[in-house]
Amino acid sequence: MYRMAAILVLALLASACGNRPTAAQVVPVELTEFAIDSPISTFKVGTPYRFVISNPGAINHEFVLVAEGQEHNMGSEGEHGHADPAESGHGHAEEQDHDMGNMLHVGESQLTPGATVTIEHTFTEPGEYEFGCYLPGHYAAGMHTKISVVP
Ligand SMILES: [Cu+2]
Repeated sequence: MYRMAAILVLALLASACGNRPTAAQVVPVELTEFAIDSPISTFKVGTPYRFVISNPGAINHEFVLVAEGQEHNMGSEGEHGHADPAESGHGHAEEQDHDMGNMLHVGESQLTPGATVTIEHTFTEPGEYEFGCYLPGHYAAGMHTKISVVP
């Protein structure tokens, strides 16, 4: 009997430490000068991910997740003399982060050199997305990484 009980306890312990389907998948993302490194570039809709975003670099960075084509208006000043209605609508949408199910933003005040920020995110829409750092000059210097989200 004791032996049975011991095996049962071990089995319970093992299952508690093993595959938990509800546990988020950890994705370590590194921000450096000037790149964004993610070990995963294809994500699945409905899977909870835990982004562990670290800045091992020497200067502040930020982490932004947006759908492709929804990037901040980087370097567009030279192309457009004045904002058109589509652009101002876009800017308005970006302020409403909480309504955008597939957008994330971690500001530079949280991603100082040596900092690590953990956020959980579950994609709801398949498509092409991008991680980016939009501090002045960083995106252009290479701080962006395309990712795909599949059904
Ligand atoms: Cu940066």
